[in-house]
Amino acid sequence: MSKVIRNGTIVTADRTWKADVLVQHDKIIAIGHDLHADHEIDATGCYVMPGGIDPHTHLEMPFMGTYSSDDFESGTRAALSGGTTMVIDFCLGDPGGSLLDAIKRWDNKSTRACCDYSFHMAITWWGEQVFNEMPEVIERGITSFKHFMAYKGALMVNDDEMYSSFQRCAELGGLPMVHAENGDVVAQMQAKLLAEGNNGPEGHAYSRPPEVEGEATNRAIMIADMAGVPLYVVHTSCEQSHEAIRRARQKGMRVYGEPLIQHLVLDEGEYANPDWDHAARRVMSPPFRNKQHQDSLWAGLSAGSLQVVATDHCAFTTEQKRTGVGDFTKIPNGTGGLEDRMPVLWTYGVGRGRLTMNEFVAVTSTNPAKIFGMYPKKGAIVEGADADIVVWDPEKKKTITAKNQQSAIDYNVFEGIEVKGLPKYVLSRGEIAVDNFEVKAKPGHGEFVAREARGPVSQALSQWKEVVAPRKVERSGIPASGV
Ligand code: DUC
Ligand code: ZN
Ligand code: ZN
Ligand code: ZN
Repeated sequence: MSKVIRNGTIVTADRTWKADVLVQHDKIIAIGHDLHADHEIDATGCYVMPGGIDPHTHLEMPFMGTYSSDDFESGTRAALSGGTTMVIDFCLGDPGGSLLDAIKRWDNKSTRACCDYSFHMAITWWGEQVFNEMPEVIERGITSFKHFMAYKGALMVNDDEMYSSFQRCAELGGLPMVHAENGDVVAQMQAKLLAEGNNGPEGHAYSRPPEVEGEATNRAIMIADMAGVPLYVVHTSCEQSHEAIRRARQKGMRVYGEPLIQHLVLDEGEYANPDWDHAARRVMSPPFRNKQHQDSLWAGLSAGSLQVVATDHCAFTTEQKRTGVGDFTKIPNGTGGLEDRMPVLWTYGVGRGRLTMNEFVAVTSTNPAKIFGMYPKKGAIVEGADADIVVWDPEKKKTITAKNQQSAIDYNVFEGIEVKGLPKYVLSRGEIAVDNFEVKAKPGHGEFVAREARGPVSQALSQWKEVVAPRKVERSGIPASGV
């Protein structure tokens, strides 16, 4: 079955032009004019863009005594409804456990995915077994490794473990990633706040100030430099972290930063809401910041010092959040965002002149495809690419509300926000998953995407050593030349 997307304007990360797109089965096979097919999709007045890629989700993940509530079916349906055609989820093993066993669990969980997906592997401990299993993980197409520098006593790794893992990544061409927050400092701040009677959700934000994130980002960057490996910093939320990334890039390191759509548009004022449920529903790590930090993140996206906008989609119901009544450290950390990332970023970014349309495509699709080793199969409108395509209607409006969402939870952190710009049609490997704004996603359609390992290692200028013979040192005080 072939399809042609007609009369639209194609927008990619590097250009904008008018042409039709011909899709045969699951691939784009031609771009041009006078193309014919069995089925026509009318894109008049719309932009035709590569489907969004969200490289940061936690679907049905065991965390903080419960499981995140969107599974691969509801999570990927939510993704498609908002124009995202691929997610990369974090495969999380138990500390002390086998990485390969964790992959089996994630394989089983993902069978009903509606869109394509891949996994990152979390490194939650270090030992000979992890060292020995990493090559097979990479052979399976899981080429990025996440390290939690926070969640002390649970997922956190120390510098010793992180440096060992980074060196192994350097050897194997893997890309290390970090959740950068100083978990030791967070634990002390949490204990102090609780001892002083600050047990409400606002205590969560007080216990994780920007300095906690800036310190950890700096530390991870320096450790990556010493290991000679690139680094991807997830959920960059503040200027301190962004500053460290900018500096490292200026020195020649391949360091990538990923703001979340939540941090770009929602601020710390949300935690001051007197309604406990309202504030607790927005508890995530790192927490929302103030306007200055938001401005820094927007600037980084347009200047290129930050490369990706993701969601960290980790959805918990109000009931799950309420396990933290009386102790904010027990509120499951996480918010949703999968179905709102693209429309909200378009509205606040393109709509307000902060991002060009091409930059929008870069940060939502093309950059993650390149960074994570799947370009141009994903993230591109070119012949031979997967037909993951969004037909975007820039005039269509809606008010975000939990009542109409695909996500399984009972609220939405973007409730009441009006967006302008929505996906009219979404193709997932050639199948119509959104048809004239109606979600038609098919559970089980999604396939695992094996990704390629990265090429060169990365070192800052500080690590580039001059190759010179060691100088001979004269110690006698008598000049060697005898002058
Ligand atoms: N932060 C969250 O808020 N949830 C999931 C994991 C994380 O790092
Ligand atoms: Zn056909
Ligand atoms: Zn994280
Ligand atoms: Zn996360």
